[in-house]
Amino acid sequence: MSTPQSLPITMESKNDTRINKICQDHTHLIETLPKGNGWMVEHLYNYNGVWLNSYILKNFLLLNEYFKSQPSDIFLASFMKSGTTWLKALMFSTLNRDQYTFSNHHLLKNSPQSTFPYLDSECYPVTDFTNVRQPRLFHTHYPHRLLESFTVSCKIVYVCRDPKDVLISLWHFACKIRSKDLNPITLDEAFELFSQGVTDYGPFWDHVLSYWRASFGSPDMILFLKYEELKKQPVMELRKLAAFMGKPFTVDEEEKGVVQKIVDLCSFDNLSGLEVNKSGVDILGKLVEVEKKDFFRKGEIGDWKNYLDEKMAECIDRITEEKLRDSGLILGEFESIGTSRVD
Ligand code: PAP
Repeated sequence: MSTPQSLPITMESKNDTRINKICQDHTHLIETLPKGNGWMVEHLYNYNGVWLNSYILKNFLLLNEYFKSQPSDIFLASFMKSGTTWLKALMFSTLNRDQYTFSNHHLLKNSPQSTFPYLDSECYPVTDFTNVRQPRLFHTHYPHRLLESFTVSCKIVYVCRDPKDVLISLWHFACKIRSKDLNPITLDEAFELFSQGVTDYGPFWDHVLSYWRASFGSPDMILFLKYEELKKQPVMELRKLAAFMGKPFTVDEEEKGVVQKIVDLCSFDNLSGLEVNKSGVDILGKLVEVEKKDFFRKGEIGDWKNYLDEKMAECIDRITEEKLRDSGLILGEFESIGTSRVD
């Protein structure tokens, strides 16, 4: 496994002096930014209030120069460890349900990660997405303010999760892919960094609020989902997702049980048990190799209870309370189903 700290310049881009010049300027810019401790690599950099590793930041700056969004593009946006793998499977299989039978489905032989690109690490402008099937699907972890700086009028599906479960999931993941040149990251260190907002794409709370607030202004353009609600009522949430993406389930499909079949195909138990997700690696963009099994750990609500003591949990809850006060957004288990939005 490797976690490159700098942007790999490919043969194509080596020949492009303009890109090289831009990359050099970006390197100089990054050197001037405030630094914090990283989870997977040594340092994170604070760019306009968002903590990013240098590779993801450089890629963002390149996306701003080169990426051309199309109105039909659909973005899956999320903070890390909030349900991306699951949503990738659900979005891909829902949009392409005319293409595959359930007994010979693409997802039985291909990992959810491979179904559509993780844009943040695609190393623009080397990757070309012009011939991708419409609508183009992209996954990003950038907060809304950064995403909207290089996209225009695209639909966004956002998924969020209880921050305590995000913290534990992220810590486990970081332990797996953290650069071997660095000391392991302890749970206490991870907790401190998370509470201070110093995580890739953090602070967590600003991230969630950025999409939550944007979804108020454009509810037709941003679908705001919660991991916990997906777990508790997957069929209902999937119907919402399909309609939002412009492909609602028909009466005939409902009668044939297609919604439940997609839910079952994409369930944690099914996907994590497939050979294709148990061995081998996924290369996220051009950034890092991750063992496929590391995208599937427990897939549960409330696993934080096995790791955080009372004081730690209270601290995260207090920050969540303070940050989300007056927003109408409630995160975590204590929310009752059907009250996502307090208008
Ligand atoms: P990413 O940020 O690296 O893309 P992401 O897929 O968002 O990761 O989150 C991984 C979490 O989703 C893991 O949670 P855990 O560590 O608490 O177990 C993973 O197990 C969980 N997950 C993966 N696939 C599914 C699924 N089909 N259903 C429910 N949870 C899932």
